[in-house]
This record gives sequence, C-alpha cells and structure tokens, in this order.
Amino acid sequence: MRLKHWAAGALLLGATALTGAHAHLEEATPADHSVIRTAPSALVLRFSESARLTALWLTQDDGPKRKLEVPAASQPQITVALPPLTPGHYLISWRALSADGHVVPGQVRFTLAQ
Ligand SMILES: [Cu+2]
Repeated sequence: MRLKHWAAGALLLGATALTGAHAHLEEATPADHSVIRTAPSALVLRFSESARLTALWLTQDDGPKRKLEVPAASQPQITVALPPLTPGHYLISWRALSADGHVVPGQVRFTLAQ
C-alpha cells in the first residue's frame, strides 16, 4: 500500500515536470497545415524560449526522410535552409533541445500547390 502511494506520487511528479516551461513552438513559416504557392527557401521556427535543433527531417509525399542541416546555435528563432522544393505535400519533423534540457519534438505539414 505504502509503495503504491509512493509510485503514484512519483508519477504525478513526473507529469508535472513534463508540463513545465520548456520551449514550445509558437510560430512556423510555412505555417502548419498551410497551402502555399511559392516554394519557400527556408523554414523559420519561433519558439517560446531558446532552443537548439538536434535533428530535422524533410519528407515529400511518400518519399524518403531527408535529414537537413540545422544551425548549431540555441536561439528562440531558428532558420533552416530548405532545398529547392517541387509541388507536393511536405512533412518537416524535428527534435529540439530546450534551454531547460528537455527534448521537444515537433512537426509541421504544408502543401506546396502547383
Ligand atoms: Cu522543459
């Protein structure tokens, strides 16, 4: 019984830590679920506080995941150069390291129309 209570307490503590103030995405350009007509040359991610991307991948339609170069600096606004894009559906996914040490994954989907 005592152990059960301890375990429940630990779970609660864990949940509280997860909802703490780590960097979350405030804005992405192109925006999530947007339909755009001009190929963007870069992706801009604005976080609530400084974050550093540890990895970022670009996927077009059912194509392979392409790993893109990301800046090494930790900053609230991160610009990632994109390769030339052709019309299609895109998924960009990343892992960011928040200033508080938490890893924050995220993704943005957009469509580049013909
Ligand atoms: Cu955090």
